[in-house]
Amino acid sequence: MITYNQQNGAVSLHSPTSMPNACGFLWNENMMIQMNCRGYAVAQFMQPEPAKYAHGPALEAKTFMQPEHAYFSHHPGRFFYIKDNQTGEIFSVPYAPVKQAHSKFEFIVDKHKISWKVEHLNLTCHLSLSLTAEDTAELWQLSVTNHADSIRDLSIYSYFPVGYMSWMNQSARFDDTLTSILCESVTPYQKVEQYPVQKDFKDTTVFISDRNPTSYETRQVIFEGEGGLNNPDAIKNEHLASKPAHYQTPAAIMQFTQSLSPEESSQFNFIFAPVKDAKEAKQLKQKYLSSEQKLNKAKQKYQQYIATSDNKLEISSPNNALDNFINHWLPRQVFYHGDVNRLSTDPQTRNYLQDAMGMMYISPDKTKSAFIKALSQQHKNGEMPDGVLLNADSEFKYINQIPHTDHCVWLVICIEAYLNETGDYDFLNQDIPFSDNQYSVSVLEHINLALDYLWSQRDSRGLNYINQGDWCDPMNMVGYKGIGVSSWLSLASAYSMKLWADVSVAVGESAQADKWRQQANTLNQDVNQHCWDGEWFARGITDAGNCFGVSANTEGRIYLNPQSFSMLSGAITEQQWPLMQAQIKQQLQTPFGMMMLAPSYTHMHEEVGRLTQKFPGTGENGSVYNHAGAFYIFALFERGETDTAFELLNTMINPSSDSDTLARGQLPVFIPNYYRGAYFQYPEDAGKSSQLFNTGTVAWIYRIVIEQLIGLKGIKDGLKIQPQLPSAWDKLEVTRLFRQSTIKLNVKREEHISEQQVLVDGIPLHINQQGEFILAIKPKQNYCIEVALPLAPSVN
Ligand code: CEZ
Repeated sequence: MITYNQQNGAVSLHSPTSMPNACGFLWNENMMIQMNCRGYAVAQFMQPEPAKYAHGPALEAKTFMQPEHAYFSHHPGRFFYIKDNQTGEIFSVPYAPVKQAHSKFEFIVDKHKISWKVEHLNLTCHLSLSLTAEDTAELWQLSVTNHADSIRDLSIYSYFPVGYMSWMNQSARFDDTLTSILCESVTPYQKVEQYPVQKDFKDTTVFISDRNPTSYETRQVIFEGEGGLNNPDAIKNEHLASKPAHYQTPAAIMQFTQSLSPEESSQFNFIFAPVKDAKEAKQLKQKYLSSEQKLNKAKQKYQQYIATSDNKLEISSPNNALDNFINHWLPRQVFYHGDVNRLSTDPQTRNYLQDAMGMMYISPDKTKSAFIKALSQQHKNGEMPDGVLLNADSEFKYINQIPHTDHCVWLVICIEAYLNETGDYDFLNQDIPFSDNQYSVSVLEHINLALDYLWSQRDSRGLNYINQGDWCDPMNMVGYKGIGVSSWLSLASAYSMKLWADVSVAVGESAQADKWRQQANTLNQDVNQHCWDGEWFARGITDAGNCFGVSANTEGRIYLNPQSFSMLSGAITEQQWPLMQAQIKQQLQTPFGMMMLAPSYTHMHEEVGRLTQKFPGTGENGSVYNHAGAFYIFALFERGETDTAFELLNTMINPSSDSDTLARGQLPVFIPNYYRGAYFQYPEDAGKSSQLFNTGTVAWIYRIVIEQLIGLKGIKDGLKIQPQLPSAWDKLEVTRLFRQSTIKLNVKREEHISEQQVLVDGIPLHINQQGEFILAIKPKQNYCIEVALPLAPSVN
């Protein structure tokens, strides 16, 4: 069903119906397109706020990207109809709208290109989509080859619906000097102050061809007629009507008649893009379609851009599918997040910081500038804003208008990770201003203030207030009256303080370090006193004073996040741990990973909020929410629970069977934000992917792979070597770029040893006083590290 190209990582799907929503995505700094195997597309570009250039047939509300997005027959997409003029037979590529079963179908998702190879009626059609590195434009190429032993007389039609562009003004026309269809509109507005901004919008969607069509159509309704999209009226005629659209819903339809001798091919090139006007369309045509050389160069340049995240890490383990994902797709998704901030101009602060954290393995300078930007928007009292404004004109939208209390925590966690990865402790001395005060203080001081702020935001029990949410956005009614508290946030504060205590020691601030440790211990004790429920930690205490996420609850009885962070903060004791671990496994574990809470809520709980109104098993209401799963995996590795941690890591990435793949319905080219949960309540739907590739998960999973599984973790003075191999693995080979040096790691299990042993370039590396193997690293060197591990316990 799914095959891999081991060399370049490409993943192929061989049916358009087994996983109808399977998709890939491409992006550059201005745009993003999610393309599914059947030809449906969701695309947006920045002007500077996210906008669309192909719409549904009815007026659409503006919204952010949705999970489990549904595709309907008139959904935006990119299609071609192929007609045999002699027999009148038609089919379409990729698959919709005709939905004719092809003789052969392959949907190939490459890192820099999405393509299809379709064979039908003795024809082979290769269709491919690439983007450019710097423009908002889709580059499409179709080639058709005749395998019959007679000459074929074909009609090839583009069908790129543009949809309902605007109720104020929309039209479409063919421009023969440009061999283009221009679909023009005015983005609707009412306020006079919108005019000066909107007048420069790219309100024209253009479809440019590199050759002159035989005929064209621009009116969607005339094209479709009574036949419907699977057998449109217009293509029953010899030619299309070649008429403009005057306020009808536009579509870019061109007919190319083509005769092909046996084994002859013909190639067509197109651009689909939003532009300001015909002049800009002309520039695009000139830039990309005026010669094959220019087009190929542009595609190469795009490939190079996507390859930014290649070759930073290469692993070869006994698990090939895992290797393929880690070597190719995981860094690509990390890069996407770190480079374009989910195509938003006001990323949520926690997302911005965690996405930047992932980027430290690919482009640490970008990570640093993101931290600088975030710190410069901190308030002088230490509080972090809910979102980071990326441009002067950006404003807080959607969820960023809701007060959340956790952002300071991410500042500490992500900057601590960055210091370790880069060794860039000088960063702590850099002076940065605040949003509400022009005087600058050092990064170290900014973080001390963030921690002081967290410490100040506690109730009389010593627990952190939650207000309208913490990491969990829709938990909006736990503490909106200003009373409710979050156990998770209290534990996350304690964890950040512990991390920062170590940094404080490293920079000689031992008094500060003592303060953070004491405060962390106090937080841990207070959470234990008020939120330990006997076998696990509660999620918090509501405005009304009720502990929730406890055994007395029939819904939302146990939440994963407080358990994970109690492991990281040290709140969990050795006596509590076995009790808690057993409950996590029993109540939250599924074949698709860990549910974020269970049982999922089935109705509104006004003391918890909007979260409980989400459909059971979706989003935060008990799905296998991978971001939360990643925290748990990270915490398990930290505790040395390697086999459980690895099993969950592998489950998140790798379906265990074909039926598991079908249940997820997703290609292994990204980690989705969730798989459906509510496993015990709705077992039939469990596992289904949200298909949403925006997620804080990936930064953590990459970090887990690098620092824990492989065990090549940066620390202030070099590299800590501590691979944590699952028992089932007896070897591992890794190449990692680290601080401009190339590290080759070779791990083997050996008989007759009881402790890890390390050779560096053939010379034994000795364990330090803390019992760690630390290698000092000089830039631009090659290191060859051999690690011998004892046999796994089960083998011993
Ligand atoms: O959004 C994410 C947020 O981007 O939810 C996470 C949170 O930590 C991330 O910062 C957990 O709550 O209902 C909502 O408003 C939710 O906030 C969702 O939109 C959620 C989605 O998973 C989008 O990725």
